[in-house]
Amino acid sequence: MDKKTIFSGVQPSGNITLGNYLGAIKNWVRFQEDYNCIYAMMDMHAITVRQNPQELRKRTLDLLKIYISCGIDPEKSLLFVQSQVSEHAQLAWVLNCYTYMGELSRMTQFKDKSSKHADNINAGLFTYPVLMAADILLYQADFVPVGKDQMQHIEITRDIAERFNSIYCKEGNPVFKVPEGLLAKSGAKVMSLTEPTKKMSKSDENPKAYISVLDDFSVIANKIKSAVTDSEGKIEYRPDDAEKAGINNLITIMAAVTGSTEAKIAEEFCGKGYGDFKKAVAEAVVEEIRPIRERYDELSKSKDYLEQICRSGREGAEKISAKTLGKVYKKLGFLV
Ligand code: ATP
Ligand code: LTN
Repeated sequence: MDKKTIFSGVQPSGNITLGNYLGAIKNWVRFQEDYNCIYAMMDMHAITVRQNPQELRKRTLDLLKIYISCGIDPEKSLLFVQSQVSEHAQLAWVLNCYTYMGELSRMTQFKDKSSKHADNINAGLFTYPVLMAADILLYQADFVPVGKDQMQHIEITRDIAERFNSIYCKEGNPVFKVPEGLLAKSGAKVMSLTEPTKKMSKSDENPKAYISVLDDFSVIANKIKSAVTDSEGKIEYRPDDAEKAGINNLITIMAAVTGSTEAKIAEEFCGKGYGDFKKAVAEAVVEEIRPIRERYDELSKSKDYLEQICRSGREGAEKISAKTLGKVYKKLGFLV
């Protein structure tokens, strides 16, 4: 039987955080046995916010190193850089013409980012979900594993695919597979360490808000030690209580890195002080990241190997995406 397809990606817009790892990349690894996995470095999405060109180039390769260090095997999964496969931009344009201003203006990420970057509310930021829909639909993906913050973008991708199929494929044989989002069991939304009601984000101006998988271990321990909590002094998991947001977050992190559940962690640390709990969380996080860092440092010596992965990834991605784009162009009436 044919394997189902998984597609996902991360933007090289900053240092990869514990949120990106727990909410997304960590979960990608186990899919490799049973699915056709395609994971990309989303550099075209990253330029919706101003980037420094040298840094973007470096971070794109860093991201590839992080994927591999986290356990993504280039022999099993297709890894490529989004901007190297022109079909993404081509399909995004087409899909722009099948997406409504109203639905884009409801996107939470657009509202967040446009308030954060009030001096640069560009059209790309607004149509970001359309490019994301193109990414996914080009590969006829069945499943898209992402963190909770991206679920709204998966929903709009489904709507766009269904809309296109219903206009052009009345006789059956849909052009696009309608994908489903897949959420991680734990760690689907890791919150900021300084403002725990906001998500941890790699582009946060305050580096204390996030843990990067490339941070020194002592820095990680210090960031967790100074994470915002509350004055109640009780380790209890109360996800609906905003007052507990800081402790809830540390419990979620602990559950995700140890493979446990929030309820079990809260029970285990019940009656302990916040200081002891933070120490235990820091140790668990460092132990989770240690092997990733070792592999990352090793890969930093193999530039040729990384370039070769990008080259073959690009070829593989072009083959699949050109097929979908060809079908779309034909349906539209473009000369092919
Ligand atoms: P940026 O700050 O540039 O917007 P980001 O840190 O939000 O970036 P993305 O590149 O947008 O990260 O997301 C990559 C993947 O990581 C997505 O699947 C997203 O859902 C997941 N992710 C991002 N932040 C978190 C988080 N705080 N908790 C869990 N998952 C997350
Ligand atoms: N918007 C995503 C990154 C992304 C993505 C995708 C994820 C761009 N294209 C396609 C899954 C599938 C984010 O995580 N912020």
